[in-house]
Amino acid sequence: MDIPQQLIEILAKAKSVAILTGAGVSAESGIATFRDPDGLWSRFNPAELASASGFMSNPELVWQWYNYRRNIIYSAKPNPGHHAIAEMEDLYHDFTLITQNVDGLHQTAGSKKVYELHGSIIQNHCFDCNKPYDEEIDVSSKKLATCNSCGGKIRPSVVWFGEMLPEKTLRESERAAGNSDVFFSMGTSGEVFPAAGLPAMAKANNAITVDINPTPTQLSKAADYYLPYTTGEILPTLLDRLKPIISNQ
Ligand code: BV8
Ligand code: ZN
Repeated sequence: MDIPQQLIEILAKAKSVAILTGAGVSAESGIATFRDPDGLWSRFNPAELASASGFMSNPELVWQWYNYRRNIIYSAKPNPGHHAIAEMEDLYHDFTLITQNVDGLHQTAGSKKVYELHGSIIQNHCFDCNKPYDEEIDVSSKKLATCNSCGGKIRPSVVWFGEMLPEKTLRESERAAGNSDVFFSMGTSGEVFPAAGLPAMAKANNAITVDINPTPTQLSKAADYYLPYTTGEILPTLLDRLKPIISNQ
């Protein structure tokens, strides 16, 4: 695998590093991505399933779809890419991990500061009164859980299409992008906004941008460095090259 030495040296000198991850980073943990040929959107229609209108018109279908995904996620383990990202956090004084993923695997791998731009599939709340729902979810049940204070329908605490991203999380992520010396995008098709706008925001503030994806995307073309590999294969190698230089500084 070819990682330009110049990039390693830039990373060794960097003070602020930010990373935006997408579903591709969890692919090697056995979790389907959205837009790969065998991805979720090839089998399900996003507007129907990942939107409030879809939930309102067919709550049981959406609830079952999220339970199907939770079932896979609950038994998934972080992969070497997640662990390498968690290790990178300790190399830098100012490090921000921004994820579009809702599976919680970055936290399981040990990443401490994680901005979940699209929420979390592990948490749930009431669709009607927004009250958090902390009861255990039976992922095998087809029946919708209901809110114990207003009787409303329970929904996963993810951000659906057409819904606002968590305000503070987005603002902090934009600040980190604007402040970074190096901004990575990893495992993302760069198709969903405003998350996909973060690399350009970093570049506009003179960050060096790096995209890691086995398949080139718009982000790969716009990046200063494009590494055409999976995160699980390239990140441990990148760390092996970087750590000795950083520790000798
Ligand atoms: C919003 C639900 C205000 C959670 C998801 C401009 C500005 C603002 C909004 C918009 C805009 N233009 C359009 C919009 C509307 C919309 C949008 O972006 N639509 C797109 C499709 C055009 N955005 C919104 O609605 C957002 N809300 O902005 O509110 C507003 C509202 C209305 C109108 C204007 C403004 C809400 C966005 C969040 C939507 N929720 N999911 C869930 O169920 O999981 S989106 C869904 O896509 C997931 O959250 C996922 O994280 C996200 C992005 O996908 P990726 O992570 O990139 O995954 P993908 O499969 O696409 O790609 C995987 C990549 O990995 C591939 O490239 C593959 O090659 C690579 N890969 C594979 N294996 C590996 C790998 N890479 C590395 N290693 C590997 N091993
Ligand atoms: Zn309620």
